[in-house]
Amino acid sequence: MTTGLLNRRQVLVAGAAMLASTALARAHNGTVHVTIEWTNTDPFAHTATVKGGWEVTIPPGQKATHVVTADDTVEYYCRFHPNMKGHIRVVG
Ligand SMILES: [Cu+2]
Repeated sequence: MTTGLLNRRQVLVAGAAMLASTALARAHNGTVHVTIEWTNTDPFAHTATVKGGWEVTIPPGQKATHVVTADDTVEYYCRFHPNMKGHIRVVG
């Protein structure tokens, strides 16, 4: 999923089984911001929760986004279904 400004940076996203993940990037004042978008096609809510960090709720049938910066590496899970896990790594 390397596009545009991601030529020099790679984003690795491993979504949980029910979550399809995509990544977009844009340059802003020399900093690369990566927007991760989750699409929840299930009839119930999921979350992308980083222990001790941020949490994104993804309502049923909707999309949700979160912005990470370069060199972020996080492990996340679904608070409602802890067996659903994902990983985001931004390589600078
Ligand atoms: Cu879930």
